[in-house]
Amino acid sequence: MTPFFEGIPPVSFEGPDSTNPLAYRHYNPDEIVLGKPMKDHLRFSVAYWHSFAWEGGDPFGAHTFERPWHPQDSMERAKIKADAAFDMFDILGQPYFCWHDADIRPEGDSFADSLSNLEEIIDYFGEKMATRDVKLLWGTANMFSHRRWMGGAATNPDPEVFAYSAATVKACMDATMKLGGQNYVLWGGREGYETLLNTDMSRELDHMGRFLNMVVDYKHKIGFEGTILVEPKPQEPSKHQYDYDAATCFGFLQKYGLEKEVKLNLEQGHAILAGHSFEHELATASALGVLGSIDMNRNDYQSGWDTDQFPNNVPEVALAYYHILKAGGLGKGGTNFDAKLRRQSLDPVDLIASHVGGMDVCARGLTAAAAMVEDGGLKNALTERYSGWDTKGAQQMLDSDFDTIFASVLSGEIAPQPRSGRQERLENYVNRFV
Ligand code: XLS
Ligand code: NI
Ligand code: NI
Repeated sequence: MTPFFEGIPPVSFEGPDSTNPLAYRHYNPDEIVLGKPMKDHLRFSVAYWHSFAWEGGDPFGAHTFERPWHPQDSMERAKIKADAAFDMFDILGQPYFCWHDADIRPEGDSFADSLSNLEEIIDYFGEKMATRDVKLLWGTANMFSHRRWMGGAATNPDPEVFAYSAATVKACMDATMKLGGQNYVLWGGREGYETLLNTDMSRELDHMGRFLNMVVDYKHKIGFEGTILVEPKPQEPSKHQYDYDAATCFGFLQKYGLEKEVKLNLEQGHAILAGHSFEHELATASALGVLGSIDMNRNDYQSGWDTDQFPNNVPEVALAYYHILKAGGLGKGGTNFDAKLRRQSLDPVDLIASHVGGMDVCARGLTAAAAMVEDGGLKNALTERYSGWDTKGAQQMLDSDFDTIFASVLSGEIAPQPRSGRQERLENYVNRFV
């Protein structure tokens, strides 16, 4: 153990009555929920960028954190950061982690230098992973922080930036595959625009579609078995981002022939920014067959920003997992804490406590969702509400045409009777479980 987390013992499950602030009160990894261990439903992951790379800056002030691996400009300090990160994984015992290339290695003077830094740190991770259970949920490329990406990556007006993007993603896919990653994520923070006055949207969308096809071709070429995931977000940092929300992404995937190859990584806070609820995004992706993985966090509802706080609202999280369970679970995806400390939370123990709390909130949400699935109340209400469609006549109508339907309505044989949607009764029902 490095000095950073010294004195913090591994976190274990002590049950709901425990008052130990660093114990799991609800996350009991091996507890069987709907036939499988809780840990295999939730598949928790720590995000390297928020926990280790972010220095606590905001638009009005620079770093507040002073970590032993700052400034993050040398391989030596990248390794000190990795040592602390893996210590935290040992303490939490979560099964996965995620990274961007820029989180884990210093930027070099050239593409080749950056690549060699990446390869060196990936080998370092590989050695650490060989002696532990922790695995890679996904890798991704940071194509939004460095100034070269200011006008976009694959959608940049400069073809040389498109080329740099392709080389960067190839390197990150290779690194992800080397570490046995379960997925590869693309989040296009600069794939959008600041103003339409300087933007050729149709050309940019075609370039983005071509780029994603190259990603999929490369996945098959190297035999990467993970899932390619796109992460929707409507804006921030760009004024408008093309991957606005789940429905927009699906339309994009269909247009470029990728709806069978690419799924979505949905984030709670991004759903809110898009003017949706998280369960709306989950239900949409599930209905369209593209639910892949989730980034779990919460936004401050007053701020209008992606505040990336740790989840703390069990009723909301329960509905999210209800939709996930209904969709058959996360598969190769997981629950990645795309969540960061508040910038005043300076202590190493804050990093542990935030994850412990987030994991417990998700465990409570999952358990409540599983109880609703087992009880079947919501499912029965749906079955009853749509039962008219189970009749032969209703099914025949779907195969008929306007003239036939018109005739039966005109004859008086059809006389719809409005029925209650029972929303309050269903809300009361959900409150029994959360
Ligand atoms: C930013 C995104 C980002 C992605 C990975 O808002 O959530 O963190 O998850 O690039
Ligand atoms: Ni995210
Ligand atoms: Ni985000």
